[in-house]
Amino acid sequence: DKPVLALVGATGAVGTTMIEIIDSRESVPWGEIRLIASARSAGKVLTVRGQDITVLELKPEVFDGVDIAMFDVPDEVSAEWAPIAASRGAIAVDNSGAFRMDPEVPLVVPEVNPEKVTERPKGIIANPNCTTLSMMAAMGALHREFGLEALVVSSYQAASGAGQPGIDQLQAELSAVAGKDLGKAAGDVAAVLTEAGIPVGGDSPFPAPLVLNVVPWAGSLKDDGWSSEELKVRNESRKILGIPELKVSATCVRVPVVTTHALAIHATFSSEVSVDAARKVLGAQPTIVVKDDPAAGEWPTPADAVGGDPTVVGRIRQSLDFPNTLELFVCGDNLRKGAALNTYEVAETVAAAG
Ligand code: 11C
Repeated sequence: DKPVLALVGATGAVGTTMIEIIDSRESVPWGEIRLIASARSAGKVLTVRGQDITVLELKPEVFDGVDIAMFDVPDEVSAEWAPIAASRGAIAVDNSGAFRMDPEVPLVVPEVNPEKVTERPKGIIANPNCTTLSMMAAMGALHREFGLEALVVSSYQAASGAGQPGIDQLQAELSAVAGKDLGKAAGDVAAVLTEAGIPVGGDSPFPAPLVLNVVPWAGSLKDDGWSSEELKVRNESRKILGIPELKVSATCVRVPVVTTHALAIHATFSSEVSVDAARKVLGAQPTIVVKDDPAAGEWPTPADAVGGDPTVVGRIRQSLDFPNTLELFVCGDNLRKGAALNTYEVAETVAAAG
């Protein structure tokens, strides 16, 4: 019998992208696809691969008969419900932060550590944070060849990292400044937004205006001024790459882009790596597109990666003052490879492993 797949959080920003991904697959290994969401969205009818499917309310019994349940819901919902799905016999593939650092839960990126999908004593497999994930295919490939020792990363994160509310907020902010005298609006965006009745800080998904701005913050405040997002990049990179002592320092920044996270990466290896050697390794990785010809004006931008599966990598340079270090710029669609696509690829990997 073909395995039964469930999607929990079917109506959110990542859930919607997940359905697009399932629709775009040439073939799928699933016997049945079940859509699950909160009581608010239950009863909606969504079309998946040409079939109308009624969204079921999240309850323990909806997991009966499910083989693999993909979760695209907030941390607290996953924390409660992934173990319930597992207790009903499903393997939960969870995109939240609830289980990523649990030593009994593998954190999987199929290009890097697919073998880990079978080591799942709790019946739960975790999907990384979208910022970490956006660079893992590239870093995994380079690490395998050259031995990664340190990562210094600055992110340029899209509004949709904060889900549909993030997209809605940026849209509202853009509408409020559109047609305004930018000389004035750019000087006091907060005042323009407040005048238009758009929340700034407080009720906004972002702690400051995002339109016409750059906000050096994502996630919640942790010790010593670090954000949760920055600590996730450090901890998750170490776990996925299997380098517990990897030196990592991240600064996470939100930019007024709808979808696709970009990262400027300073990656140090155990010995000198030439740009040509790096290009060759990255070019051989099927899920990476190297776009790197500055003389021709070619480098990765979020617009190149959005809506697509591959990570786009460019601006590859050997550091002038840091031996053994490469500089790179990486763009990955945060809703696809950063979330839904990787979760789906993990589910496919589990199905293929039996
Ligand atoms: C953002 N990366 O862009 C975050 C969203 O750990 O799954 C995803 C948070 C997470 O805001």
